[in-house]
Amino acid sequence: MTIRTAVSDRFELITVPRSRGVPSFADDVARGLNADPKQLSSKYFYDAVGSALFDAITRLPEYYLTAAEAQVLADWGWQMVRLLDAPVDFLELGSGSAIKTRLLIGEALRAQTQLCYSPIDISTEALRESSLALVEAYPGLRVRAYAGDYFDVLESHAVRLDRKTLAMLMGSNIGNYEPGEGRELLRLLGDALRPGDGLLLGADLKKDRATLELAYDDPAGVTAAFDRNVLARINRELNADFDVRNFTHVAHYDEARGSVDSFLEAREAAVVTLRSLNLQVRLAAGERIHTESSYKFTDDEIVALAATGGFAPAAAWHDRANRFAVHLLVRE
Ligand code: AVJ
Repeated sequence: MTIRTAVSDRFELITVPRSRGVPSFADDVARGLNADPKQLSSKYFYDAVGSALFDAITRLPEYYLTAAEAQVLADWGWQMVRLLDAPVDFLELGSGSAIKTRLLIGEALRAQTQLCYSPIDISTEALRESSLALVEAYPGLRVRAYAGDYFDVLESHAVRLDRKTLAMLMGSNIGNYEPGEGRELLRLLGDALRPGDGLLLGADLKKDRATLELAYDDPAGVTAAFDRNVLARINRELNADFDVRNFTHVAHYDEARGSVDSFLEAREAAVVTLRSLNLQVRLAAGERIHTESSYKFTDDEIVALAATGGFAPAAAWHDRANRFAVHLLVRE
């Protein structure tokens, strides 16, 4: 059950509803704050304020990931779109950062005259805005956008791929999934694609603790504000009374798991009331809420992860400082 809207002659929006049994924001928050240790899913960072803060993060010098990936695409994008025989269409998980997606779209439209770009994104507004700008900028481009959760959209079989497809999961977004979830996502993506289709997987590489922890705890405090915004969002949407200033942002690289974990740590003991949930939560002084895992990879780990979706390695590129990797994998 999907809803199709032809926004313009080159932009179609397909809305995929949540599948039954998938917890809502309210359910997830209630479960996470009742858990021990407490946790909140990083997917809830991205309301309008959180998305704007993330955008600011991508421009911080300490958060090298975005610039490193953009450099790989600027240097090697021409090769990425030509390694699968043209013509190809694009399927992107995420509506893409304007600059990076445009780089690849621009390269593809140099190799072929027509391109269909299919982004999947939870935010209908982000999709509408970026898609309208893209069809405006590229006369050879059609956009078929899917509004919904990646898992729901891929499981719904609503994704229609007419030609050979190059799928994209960029920005180290794969790093925000726990290993089991990441493998499940790649399995679903592998199922949606056909043999010979490709996957561009952008992932942050393992490196020294100091660089990683600084990237997730910048001195200007933008990442701290991004992390704390999830509490402000809970206050706004679930009628809660978190004293946001009582929480310190902590970023810690757990080398054994290969994850930079973000936490909100209560300075003083607190009692929080979430009126919409009819819930009271107690936090001890120093107690932490886990808010994000950002896994880091070796090239071999990226290849092994992709193998679970039926993908074989075809090529890989690093930025010039070897901080970030983009792999091209081919569905077998
Ligand atoms: C780009 C969404 C994967 O984990 O690096 C940035 C989000 N969190 N700073 C990441 C993020 C804190 C991010 N993703």
